[in-house]
Amino acid sequence: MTMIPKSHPRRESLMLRERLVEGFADGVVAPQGLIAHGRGEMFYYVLGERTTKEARIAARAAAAALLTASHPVISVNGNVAALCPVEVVSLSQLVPARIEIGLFHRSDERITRIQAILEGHGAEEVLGFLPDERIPGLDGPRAMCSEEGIHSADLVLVALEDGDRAKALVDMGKKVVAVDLNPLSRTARNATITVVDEVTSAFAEIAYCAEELKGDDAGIRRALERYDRDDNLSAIMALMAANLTTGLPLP
Ligand code: PTJ
Repeated sequence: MTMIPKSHPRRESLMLRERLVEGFADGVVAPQGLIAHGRGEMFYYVLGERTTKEARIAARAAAAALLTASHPVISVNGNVAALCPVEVVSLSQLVPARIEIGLFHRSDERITRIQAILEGHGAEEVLGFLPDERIPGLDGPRAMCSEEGIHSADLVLVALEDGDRAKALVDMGKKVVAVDLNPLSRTARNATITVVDEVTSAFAEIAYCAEELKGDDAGIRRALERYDRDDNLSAIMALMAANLTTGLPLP
């Protein structure tokens, strides 16, 4: 890993890059995952590299939806496994939710490596290696899923998606929670709840809210009532537009 000086003004962002590069070298992250991360970095930069009020509202609604789901599943890809395995496993234990690996650039080797990372951080059962079902309306390997995981889930949490899988899951009648820094993406606009934030921060915030909301039925109801996807995405786009117009303070 490249040594990033503690004093570097954008240290956190560079550390995330290092994790991804390391994940790529270890065969966890697809080469395309590095490009996808660059796109995310761009949106994050325009947001001021911080968790916005809108992201917190969405994360709270996401936590409420996870807690009220009867069979929630967290879908993990290469980038998510490299960036925030600790956060994924703690959220799955807290809700609780099952974990399933779902890859766009699918290979048994990458699935095995991702599974080892998640298990190394305490995940007890990771689905995805032996898919026995398909998501209708999707072509190719990304449609593969497991019957006891994504296929029968009533809610699926997806992060850094490739586009139309979120819509296909919604078309199956599932709730979809998406984490995506791009508020314009197909995923962001099709999901039931979209958290526009960097995935590591988003998972941590959802877990924090889930801890607070657990057992608090009124709080769960309020969190869901307070969230409106389209209003939330519009507010984030307005914030990005304002930042692009007036500029951001330099970090
Ligand atoms: O591991 P695999 O084989 O499943 O492949 C995963 C990638 C990421 C390559 C695949 O899903 C892909 O190509 O995704 P896309 O279509 O590039 O979409 C990724 C979305 O995630 C984009 O809208 C990015 O802006 C966003 N994004 C990238 N990095 C982050 C992010 N959102 C949140 N946090 C990030 N760190």
